Amino acid sequence: MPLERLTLRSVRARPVVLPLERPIVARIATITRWPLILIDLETEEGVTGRAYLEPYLEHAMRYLVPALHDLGRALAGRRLAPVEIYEAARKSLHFVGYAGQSMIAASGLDMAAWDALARAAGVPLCVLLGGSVGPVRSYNSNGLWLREPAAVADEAVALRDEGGFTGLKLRLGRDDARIDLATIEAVRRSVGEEMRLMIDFNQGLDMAEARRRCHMLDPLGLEWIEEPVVYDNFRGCAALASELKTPLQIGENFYGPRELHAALAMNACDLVMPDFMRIGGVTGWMRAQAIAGAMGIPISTHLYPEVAAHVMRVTETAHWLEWQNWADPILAEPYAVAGGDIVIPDRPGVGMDWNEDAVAAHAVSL
Ligand code: SMN
Ligand code: MG
Repeated sequence: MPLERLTLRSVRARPVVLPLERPIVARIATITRWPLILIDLETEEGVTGRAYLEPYLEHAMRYLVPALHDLGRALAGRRLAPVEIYEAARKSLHFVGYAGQSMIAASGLDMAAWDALARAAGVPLCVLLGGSVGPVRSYNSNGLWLREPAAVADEAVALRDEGGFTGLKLRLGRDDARIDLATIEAVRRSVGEEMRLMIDFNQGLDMAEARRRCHMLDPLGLEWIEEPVVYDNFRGCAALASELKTPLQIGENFYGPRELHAALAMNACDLVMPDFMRIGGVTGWMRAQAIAGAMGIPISTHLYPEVAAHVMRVTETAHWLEWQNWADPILAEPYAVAGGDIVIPDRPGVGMDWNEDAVAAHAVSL
């Protein structure tokens, strides 16, 4: 199909809520039900682009679903050039705010637009972007929340064995730092010395506590320490990064590539891990990865493993893909992991279609 004639016709956004097999228990939140917004971008030519958003909070869908429908109406009739759609969506919401919900809605639309373009081209998204289908190293981030050390250690073995993973992420930030330490030690014993262990404080500490706890963990050979303090405290992050030998990781809360650039310009971290709904979808990722690449900073993905797999194939300093397959119940053919690598399906686009029976079973009204 001639790609230059592809035209956006409409956008449909449907809210669903899925049960979480392993509820999220983090320092700053407990989440037992996982909301998703399923986006279908229809074109005049009959090609449908698909993407989902994971907005964490069920009530956030009350603002995001109408925003996506509004964007669809505003952009109907436009040529489906994803970068131009992205810019138009961003500009249409600029006056209410560049970040937050505006960016999340534009990111969802962007991912669906790229999927539509790659489907129309008849190639996987990674191929359209100039790469090839192949493996992407992944770590299992599906669990290891704030539970008893022995339970976390047992779960680590189960998570490793879900796909031969060579990396696992633990959440830390219990009131008693000694139990955090005991948890890492228990996991080490259960999964062995070779396993790469990432840890995530989910922004839960103040600077004084972050210093105390990060220095305590520094000798352990961790792969990274993530978000010890509130994400936009770049100055504080820069101080921690310079004091620690363990790489400091931030980025899941960056809104847009310019925020990533600001953080790196301040040496706020050693590693970055943008999230697709905040960095600006595929378009935002490609801009962000170019900045990280130019500065020699390893870049990992946050959530959205399906889109993540494709863009990592064309990312200069690709580091780790975060495997969190919480959308699996509504996918017609969920992605697989083998030998610790995500397997990109040889299908056009991102390769996601909805299991409509499951969507109906999990649909919610707002
Ligand atoms: C995270 C992801 C999803 C929900 C809560 C917390 C976490 C991560 O920060 O990095 O995976
Ligand atoms: Mg995190």
